[in-house]
Amino acid sequence: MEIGHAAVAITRLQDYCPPAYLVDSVALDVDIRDGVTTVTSSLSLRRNPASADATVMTFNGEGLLLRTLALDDVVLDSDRYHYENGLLTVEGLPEACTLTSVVDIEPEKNTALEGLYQSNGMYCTQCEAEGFRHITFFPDRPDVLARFTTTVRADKARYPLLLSNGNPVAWGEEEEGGSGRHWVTWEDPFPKPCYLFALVAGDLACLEDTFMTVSGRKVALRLYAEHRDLDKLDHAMASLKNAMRWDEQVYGREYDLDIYMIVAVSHFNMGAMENKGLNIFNTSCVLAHPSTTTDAGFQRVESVVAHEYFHNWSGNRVTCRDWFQLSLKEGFTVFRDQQFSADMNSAAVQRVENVDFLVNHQFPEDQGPMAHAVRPEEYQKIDNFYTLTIYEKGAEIVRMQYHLLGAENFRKATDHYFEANDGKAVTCDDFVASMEAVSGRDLGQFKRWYSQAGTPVLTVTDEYREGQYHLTFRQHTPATPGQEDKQPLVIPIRLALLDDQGAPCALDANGQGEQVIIVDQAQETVSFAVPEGVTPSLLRGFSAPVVLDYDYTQAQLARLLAYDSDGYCRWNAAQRLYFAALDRLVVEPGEADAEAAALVPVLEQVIARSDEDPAQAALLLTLPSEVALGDRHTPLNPASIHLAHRAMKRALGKALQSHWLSLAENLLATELSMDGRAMGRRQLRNLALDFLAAGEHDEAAGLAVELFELPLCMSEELGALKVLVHHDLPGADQALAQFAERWQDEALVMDQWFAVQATVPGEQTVDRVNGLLEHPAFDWKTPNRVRALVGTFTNGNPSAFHAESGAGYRLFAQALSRLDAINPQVAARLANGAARLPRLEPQRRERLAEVLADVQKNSSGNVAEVLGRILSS
Ligand code: B3K
Ligand code: ZN
Repeated sequence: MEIGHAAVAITRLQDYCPPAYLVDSVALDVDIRDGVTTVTSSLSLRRNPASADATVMTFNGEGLLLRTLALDDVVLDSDRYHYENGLLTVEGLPEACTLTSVVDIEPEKNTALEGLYQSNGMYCTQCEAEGFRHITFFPDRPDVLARFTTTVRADKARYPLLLSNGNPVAWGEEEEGGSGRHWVTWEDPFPKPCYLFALVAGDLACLEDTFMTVSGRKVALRLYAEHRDLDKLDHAMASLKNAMRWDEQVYGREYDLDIYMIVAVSHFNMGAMENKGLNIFNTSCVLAHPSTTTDAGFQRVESVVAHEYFHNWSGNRVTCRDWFQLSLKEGFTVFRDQQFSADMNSAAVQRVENVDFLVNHQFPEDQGPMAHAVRPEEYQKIDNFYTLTIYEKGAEIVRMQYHLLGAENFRKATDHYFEANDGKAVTCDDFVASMEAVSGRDLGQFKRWYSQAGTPVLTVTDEYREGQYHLTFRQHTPATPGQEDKQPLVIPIRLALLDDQGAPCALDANGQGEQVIIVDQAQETVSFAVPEGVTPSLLRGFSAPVVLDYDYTQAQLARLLAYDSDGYCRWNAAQRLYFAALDRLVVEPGEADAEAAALVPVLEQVIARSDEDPAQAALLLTLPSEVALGDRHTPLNPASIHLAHRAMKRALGKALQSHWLSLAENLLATELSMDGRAMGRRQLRNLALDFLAAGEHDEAAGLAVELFELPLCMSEELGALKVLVHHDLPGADQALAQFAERWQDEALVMDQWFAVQATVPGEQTVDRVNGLLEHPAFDWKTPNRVRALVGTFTNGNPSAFHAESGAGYRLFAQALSRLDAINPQVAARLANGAARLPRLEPQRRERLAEVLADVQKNSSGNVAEVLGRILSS
């Protein structure tokens, strides 16, 4: 198939073949000079006994200028090999040999940020998934594990720091007459796939500490950033040490090298990368200081630092056989980082935040044109498959196994998994096999969760008959692109039945108030001997990633919200109450005050209890987003969704005015604390201020300005700025100017400045964003900046993006084309913002389809794949 001018190659799981040759070791010499970097690589090759292929071997290589190729030190004639379309094929290889290549690359011109590139004057790498082929020739696939020795050479004054994976084993100055150049050789004793290779050359500041492992080995911890950011590394260091200790205690996993390094980089396509011993991080996921970083930012740093650290075992020591198995490392590692964050913070709040993210972002993905299985069958560009389905749904699948086995057996199973597969490249089946081996359970049907795309809908009905309460569960997974027929899944349902006082009824003879029902048929009924009139508390803890369809009454939801001991069920009850009211307003506008009035008594209860856990109260009091509301209405008219949402917020702002005011005033802190409770209070306070402004209260502007003028930390400052700007309060423009003036030299803070403006609701924001694209601080080559402006506009501002005039779509399309020429990976991710196209009302749908078809004509393979799926749905 031909899309645009890019021939699209499809990679299929069923075509997997082991490599013809293995690489036992690789010696790299990376000679960095202005404009050109020369990479010499010597691969020790050995025929793979597991492969039937003959003596021909292919090596990946993209955009490499090949200078020489030698086999066992003899330069090869050009008829022994050919290099085209990203593949170097060498014929007539002996059983064992050394292949040496010398290539030139141009990292300075690399704006795709894949392979070796430059960021603010330093050199760094990103190799997952297929970046290593932009550095040198190699079988760039995760099942080829080699021992790496890497020598990095560069000018000493400008690049005093030369890093790679493992431990430094030799270093020195280059002779050639005081050239000012130096070199360092690093050796990584652990065989690894090339996607875990990393290299850094730069002039960086270092925060150093040590960690004593459980067996008494001392590990040097080194966090590197630009000199100006040295004071922003303490939180990452504390998080790293907590993660190292936690993984020893909870999973029995000890760190295995003498050094663990993290380098902060301003130009990065994603959050961070788990390269062996040398993580490379987007500055946004490692730098944190109360004056420049929000509380959410602090939590993100903690979880991403932990996530990358946990990969050392779940990903690096045990890696993936092929990229179809990506969730083997990502789903498992997300589950591990979620457990860690739950242990470090409020577990109930963490769970709700994880579920909120899943249902509001992964569910739509799984229900739209991009739906794919956690272990997909095929892909065009693997970079497009670093999705919420692989990560977040993958984590839920691991979580279900955790609960099916219980904590103790799960730990035995992960021990089994790590021990049986250490140093190997394995599959999701191997993971489940360890679960089965330890528990004796047959997880055959359970594994459908890996292969079946789409969100299952679990419909629950109940009746009271013959003195018993009967619950009937029906499951159905709607068809997804390329997967029409769905089979029943194994769905664990944790439940309780609350009596009219909200207390859990005894469900069995032992008086247990909670049970787990495992549904694995299309339809099943279970019965309980409980009194009439119970309220079912279903899917407690969000025990399975399904859409729960049960016809709750308003009174039942109020009861769950008030009394349920399960944090998820309380939150879900609140969401259902909001959605029911908002849905009615979408259809019948004008009733907002009545809808709000009906909610007041239940919300007053939440507010009255808010001091117990302010963060949880904030979650309960947060309305579902406009995007989430829109996802419930097909055909989607974002303008009417916006009106309903705004009316509801305004009505709640007014109806609970005195509460918002007292929360906004009483939660004001006098000194800065970064503990969970203080963060929760700030979150609740910002929310109260936002409602106060939505209800047009006279004091809103004054309170916001006051907070903005004298904030204790960035969460306060940004919270106040957002309220001023989003509600267009007096002082908004001045605050924006002041903020930019104050933070012009802090890139991550300026990202927030762009994002606040890009998310002002309403069509007029299109012009504003067009203006900001011309702002001197806007830069197409910095992914964080592009995401802050264009990404938040597209994904977080539906009333502007879907402006009736089509101006938002034109902005989006122009941005996509422009970005695609610079950085196809980031452009493709942005393109996902159009995934709701098939659900749009006809006029908008046509407009959007038209501009996207234009973009697609000249797009890269990455963008073409995403737009192809969206446009053909
Ligand atoms: N493993 C990396 C993701 C790499 C994405 C490449 N396009 C970060 C992580 O999940 O830990
Ligand atoms: Zn990961």
